[in-house]
Amino acid sequence: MTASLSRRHLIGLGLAATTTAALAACTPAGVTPMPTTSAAWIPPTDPMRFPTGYTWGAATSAFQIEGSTTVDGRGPSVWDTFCAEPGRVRGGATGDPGADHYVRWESDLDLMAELGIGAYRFSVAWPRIQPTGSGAVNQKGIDFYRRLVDGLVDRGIRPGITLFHWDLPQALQDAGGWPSRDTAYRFADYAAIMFDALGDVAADWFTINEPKTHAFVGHWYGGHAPGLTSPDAAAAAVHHQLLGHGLAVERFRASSAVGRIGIALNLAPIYPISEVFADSAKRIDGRENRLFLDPVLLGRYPTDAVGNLRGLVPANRAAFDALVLDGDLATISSPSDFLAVQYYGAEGAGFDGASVPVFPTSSAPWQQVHPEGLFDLLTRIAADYPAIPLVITENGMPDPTSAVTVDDDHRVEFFRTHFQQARRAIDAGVPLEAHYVWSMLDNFEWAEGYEQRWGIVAVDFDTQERTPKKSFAFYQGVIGDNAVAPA
Ligand code: IFM
Repeated sequence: MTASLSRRHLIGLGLAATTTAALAACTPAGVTPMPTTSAAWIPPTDPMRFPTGYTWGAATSAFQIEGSTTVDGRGPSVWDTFCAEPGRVRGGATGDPGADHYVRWESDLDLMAELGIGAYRFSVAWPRIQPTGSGAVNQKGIDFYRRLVDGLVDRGIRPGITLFHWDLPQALQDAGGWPSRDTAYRFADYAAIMFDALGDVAADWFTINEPKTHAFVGHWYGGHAPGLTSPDAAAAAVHHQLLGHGLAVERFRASSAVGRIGIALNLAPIYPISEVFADSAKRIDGRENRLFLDPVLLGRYPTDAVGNLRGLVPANRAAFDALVLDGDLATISSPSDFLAVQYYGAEGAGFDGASVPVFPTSSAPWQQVHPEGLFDLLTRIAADYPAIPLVITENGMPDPTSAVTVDDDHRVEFFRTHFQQARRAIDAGVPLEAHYVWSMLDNFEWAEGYEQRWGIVAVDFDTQERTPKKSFAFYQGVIGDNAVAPA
């Protein structure tokens, strides 16, 4: 623990000892977080009960758990290509075996039933449905997701179906990928295929998962597939993913699908490390949050998210504006049924648009853990945007070790403190309806390969044995009581 991030401060943040110990090794030195309005919040001594009908869920994604990347007609995705390039993914890992869920899906659903979740969010692998991203449908791909959805319904679990969680068919990447406008139309066609195939089921549909991470990390920083390093490509990927979202919402409304639809955005509160950096924080907020929230919920792009100033997406603003054709923003802001929020932590803002670490990090160095940030984020969305139901579709942290372990007290405290902040937000009037933990299973964590374990169920990737962790039992208790008890 560093001097500046004192234990007292962390207790004030609602982080218990186990979590702080797990985080201490990674905490940056020499920064003093600016107190937030909510930093002094003390949890009540009684359990915090959730409203009747509140949905507890767990989430995964196709490429991270399915494995079986070459069976039943699945085509290659950008992630298969990326994994095959030396040095891209830790340990040279690939999507195989994943958690072998394509084979073990039925026993995995049994584990979900045992856990007691009301909803399970998974993603459809587009390359299983259209191996080259357009044209003929691969029926075996449809059949797999039909079995999955029926298996969930049989167990009383509502399906949450994500249409795009980063595994773009490689053929579409070869044709330009998300920087090309055409991909948005191909996405809408694929979405319509899925609405026809599974639209009879009462489900929540999520169009695009974290367009920010896919655009920035995949097209600007080069750390994810497709591995580009062009801010202009990233900015174009932002617009075309959002356009794809809007087109898919329109196709959903035109279909006979029952259920609801929305987009899943990863968002983060930005705290200036001193009041003099308020402008810096606003810039970073533009890049991290408003670039996605404003077009979807307000039908316009912020003017301060893309451009030359440090802290913005450093892309050519005029070129970005030229991508936005008449009618695009009306499409992107077609009314959704909910906004899905994915919350992992907060960010600090320093001098001149610089992102600085201010909260303790987990073993994922980008993750600054700050439970109160969830309250700040949810109340801010409710205050700044038109009323819309909110669902938290990802929230979690990795184990501090890459070994198989079930002793994840740090994760128990992470969930406890974040559930408390979610309940607190409901008390403050936020229309929050659901909380999904990330992740149901240990899985393939993108460029980290199998090194970071995010599951509430441990997976031994050699034997594929599943073992519920302590956090599984904790979550089972929360779900059973519909309440989170103090530590
Ligand atoms: O594993 C990822 C997931 O695919 C998207 N959201 C963040 C998670 C943890 O990094």
